[in-house]
Amino acid sequence: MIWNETIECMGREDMRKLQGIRLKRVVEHAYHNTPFYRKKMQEIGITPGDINSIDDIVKLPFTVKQDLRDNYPFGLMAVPMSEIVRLHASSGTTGKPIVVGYTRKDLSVWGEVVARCLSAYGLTRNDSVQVSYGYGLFTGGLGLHYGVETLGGTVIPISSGNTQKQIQLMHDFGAKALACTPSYALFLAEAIKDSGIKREEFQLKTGIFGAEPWTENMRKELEEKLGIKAYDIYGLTEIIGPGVGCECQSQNGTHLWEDHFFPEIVDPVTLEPVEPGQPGELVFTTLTKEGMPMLRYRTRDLTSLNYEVCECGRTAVRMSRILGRSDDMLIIRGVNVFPSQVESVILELEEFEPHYLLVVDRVNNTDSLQVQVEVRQEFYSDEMNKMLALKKKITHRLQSVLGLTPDVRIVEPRSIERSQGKAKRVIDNRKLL
Ligand code: ADP
Ligand code: K
Ligand code: ZN
Repeated sequence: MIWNETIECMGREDMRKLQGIRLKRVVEHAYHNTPFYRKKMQEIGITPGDINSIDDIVKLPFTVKQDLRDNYPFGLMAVPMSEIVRLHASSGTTGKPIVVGYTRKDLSVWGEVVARCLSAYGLTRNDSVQVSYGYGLFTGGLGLHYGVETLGGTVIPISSGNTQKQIQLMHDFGAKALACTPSYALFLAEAIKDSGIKREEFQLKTGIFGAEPWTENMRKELEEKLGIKAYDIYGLTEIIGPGVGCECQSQNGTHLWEDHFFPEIVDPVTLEPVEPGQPGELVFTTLTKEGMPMLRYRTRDLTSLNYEVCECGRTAVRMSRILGRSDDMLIIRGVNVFPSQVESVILELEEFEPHYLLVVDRVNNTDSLQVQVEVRQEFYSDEMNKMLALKKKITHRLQSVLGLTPDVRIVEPRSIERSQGKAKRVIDNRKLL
């Protein structure tokens, strides 16, 4: 069940030694082959000679998303383009996309880390995995694809969309696992119900969900609706794609593959490392990447790290569920709100479907937050007072969790647009003002 036991269960001291050796190597590589990194290091007066153990990582400068944009498309490649065998780009909706390049060895590392994840979920070469993440420039589809092949399982490369066919093939091919965003999984669950095919006729046992934040309550919902165990997979294009880390069968934190991707948590304001276990911004350094190494890349994802040995026997550090990206945090009348907080409340209340949309606006210089949420069919009623009572109930609950009073709009079942990839949960009209 453990794909690479030597690494995944390595003692802390040995792991730090390995990380130190690899850090030195990747810093030398970046310094000598990427003018961008050389210049940044020269500016603060350090050279690769200053990096001798993993503790020295704090001497390195940070890298941010804007650096990738400024060096678009290939400015951060640390090898000649003849060595790059694959490009991917992030779906970023604003500005230029982020482009990343992989050498053959980078792709084999990627395959290995995803295979570790699949094993951690309990999958083997006897299992088939329906990959319903989008294929193409997005890392989701192809990332999972080669991971399943590395594991030796059977990949069903259906990509996202075409929901009816997804369900038919999932049924006919007997997929054991489904890999997609949690929001698409919800959509599929609804469609399976509509299809009239009995749940027992599917072989589905395992969900491989990630690429967007999801809550513990959403896990329960998906596990119940699909009759599966739902596991987290985490990753980002800049670091490699999905498979930077994953949950194990203990479902108690996302193990990060820290022999390849060294994680730190820093205070997003001061950029100082936080006390162990405290929350902050996740920062990664790729320890083995050849094509496009990332030194202290600021993910903007907010989480915390736990170095205790896991029940599963793995020593690999675990991160807690991602609260959200700092970019996703809404500031409404001075109060910080994450969409995941709203999700958590909606899923707690049985009267509502887990589909919601936040609409933020500014009227007369005051921010407003509207929460649109679907009522479940069974609770839907034409009687005004019933709907008002429901509205009161959810408003009250949101108020106590968020610390502000949103304007809740209860909408008919199935009226909020379903997502086949990453869900869009927020419309912020203030940005247009
Ligand atoms: P984009 O930046 O265009 O969305 P990516 O696919 O690279 O492109 O997105 C990576 C981001 O997606 C991560 O930084 C994180 O914010 C989010 N993400 C990925 N996996 C998870 C997960 N399992 N839980 C929460 N957020 C996730
Ligand atoms: K992703
Ligand atoms: Zn574990």
